[in-house]
Amino acid sequence: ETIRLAVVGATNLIGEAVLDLLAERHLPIGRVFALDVADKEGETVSFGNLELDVGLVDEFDFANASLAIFVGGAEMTRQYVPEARQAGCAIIDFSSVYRQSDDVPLYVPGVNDAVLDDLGEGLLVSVPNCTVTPLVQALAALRASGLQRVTVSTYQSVSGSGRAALEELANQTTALFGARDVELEVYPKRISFNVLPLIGSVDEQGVSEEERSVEQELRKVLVLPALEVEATCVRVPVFFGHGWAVTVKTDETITADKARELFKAAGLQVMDDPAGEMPYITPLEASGNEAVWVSRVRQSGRALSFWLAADNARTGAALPCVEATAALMKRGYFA
Ligand code: 2RA
Repeated sequence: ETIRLAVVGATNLIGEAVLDLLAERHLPIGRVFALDVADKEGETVSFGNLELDVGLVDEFDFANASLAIFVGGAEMTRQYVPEARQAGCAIIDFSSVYRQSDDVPLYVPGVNDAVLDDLGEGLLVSVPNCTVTPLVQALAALRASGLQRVTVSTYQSVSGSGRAALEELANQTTALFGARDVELEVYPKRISFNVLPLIGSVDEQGVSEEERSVEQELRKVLVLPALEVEATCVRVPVFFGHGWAVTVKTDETITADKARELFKAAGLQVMDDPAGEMPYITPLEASGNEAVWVSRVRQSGRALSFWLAADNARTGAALPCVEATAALMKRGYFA
């Protein structure tokens, strides 16, 4: 039984990565609708060796699709998910809109797969922020030792802000050598050869939107409402690939060797050989593949520190959407 699947926000970096991964997985998909907003009409996107014409989400009848993957951002989700559900279409949503809704599962592959069971008709599954999924996959590998407190600094590439941010970094970088002024359109300050210690808006405690997202989504996915989380989210002049510097305090001691074993057993890639050929992973090396990489594992008492790197678009965002699609199909929701 094949399904008819819509990708909404198909022309952005995550939409393209979703289409790539769907094509690579050879899932039983009978028809793919690539949808986006009006100014993208007439564009084409690749789906394996096919070129799909981008259709207008505004004119699409969601009754024609059994499943829609929304990766077009909060505004597009708010505007079209209700009507898509009304039309009987199942939804996988990668936006902030439903992540904290009590009745909506927040799915991370390999961490809480059971949240996809018994969802019934008109299912809606939310996928966490790309800064959360790789982090929670690493933390879940350690949870048997009791997770008490997570302190994390993130080093987030500009692709997390979309295509315009990639262009802004490139223009500013070349301008530096050409000594010409460039507009600050995406970020309030120069991002080339600089870091910006604030992502998103700030609340009355001075905590950023991105930091709140890490805190709240870790707790929801791990079902640890009392987990202490301190996050500092920083934008860095990297095109693709987020980095995380993590320290987790656990109830029981975990040695660095034990942690590396647990990470490997959970399917993460460990590159942690400081004296060797491949001493650690960088976001550049992590980009373009689907692994969550771990380096710099150190223990200090009951605190374990490590470095993570993963492709934010492919691994942090697109992969969980595609894994959710495969998992829902396997559960027979579209039979
Ligand atoms: C970012 N995680 O990196 C956020 C949204 N993609 O900007």
